[in-house]
Amino acid sequence: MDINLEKLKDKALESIANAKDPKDLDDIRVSYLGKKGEITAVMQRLRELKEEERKEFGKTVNIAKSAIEEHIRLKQKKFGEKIIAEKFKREAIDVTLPSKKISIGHLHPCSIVYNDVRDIFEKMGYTVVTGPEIEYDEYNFEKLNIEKGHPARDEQDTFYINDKVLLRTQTSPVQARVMEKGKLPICIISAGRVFRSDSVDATHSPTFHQIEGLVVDKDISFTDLKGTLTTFAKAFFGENIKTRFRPHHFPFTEPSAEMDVSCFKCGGSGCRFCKNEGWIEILGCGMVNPRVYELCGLDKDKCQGFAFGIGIERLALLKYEIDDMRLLYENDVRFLKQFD
Ligand code: 2NM
Repeated sequence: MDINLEKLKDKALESIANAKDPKDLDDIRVSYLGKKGEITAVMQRLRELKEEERKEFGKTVNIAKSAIEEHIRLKQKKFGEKIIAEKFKREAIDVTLPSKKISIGHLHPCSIVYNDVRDIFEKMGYTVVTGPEIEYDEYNFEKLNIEKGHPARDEQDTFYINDKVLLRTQTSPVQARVMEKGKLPICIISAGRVFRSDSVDATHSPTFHQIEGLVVDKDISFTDLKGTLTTFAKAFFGENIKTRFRPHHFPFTEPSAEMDVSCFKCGGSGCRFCKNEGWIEILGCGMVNPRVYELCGLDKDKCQGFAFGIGIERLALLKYEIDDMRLLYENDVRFLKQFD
């Protein structure tokens, strides 16, 4: 037979090797092994040969056919792998990319400040106590050494419900209730909403929030107060601030003081933020007045202690450099979302 099978096979293998894509490869397969393919044609012509020759040549054709089939199979496999590799590359996911932030809402700046202050005191061993916002005059004033006609009653313009009941002007009535139970030691903070008949401006609101602390035991001194409140101030504003205590007056403490922190903006040299003072007032404090122990049923000769009061809103204004308290109450999301 005038067929160069070797050449035909080589030609087939070469075109298989050069196939561009699966479609191309399939066309090649059809052109050799299909019904009208070149190898098929050779096989059909085997009939023309004599028995002896047919056996011999048939073997060679089968070998050539198998070789072509095998090369097609390998090439198909290669294409398959290439397609998968490309798909993986195309659909690759970088699991190290940061995820998209989904906003599920967030805490109000006052809540952030409250949580921070509470955490600091809880770590020092304080327990949080709460009490009613509607209080008796007796707890809000009388038991705290603020009797009728006391100027502090005018300073804290009070919302009265009747002559005995009012909206608490401070959270200290909660502490009067704890002292009244008579169990020492006391190491508490009372937190919550208070009310004063003030007009709204950049630094005042008829309702705001306080955290007040009270420690009562034997042998508690002014040094304990200074150490505790300085520890708090450093934890809240940063380790490098300083504190100072200025004499002040509160009816429920004696002696009383206001605590300033060195300006955390200018470091104390004086700037617009601290109005060139170098110091910023952050809380009131003092040693509990023995009169208060008596009024709350404790033995004034058997206990010593200190107390302090912090305004949450004031602290938030300072910490976040907000110049108007009204921003904290208006709930404008453009303002609030800065705290997300
Ligand atoms: C302040 C400042 C100083 C205070 C006193 C008491 C109590 F109940 F022990 F008498 N509670 N809180 C206190 C003392 C509050 O706020 C500016």
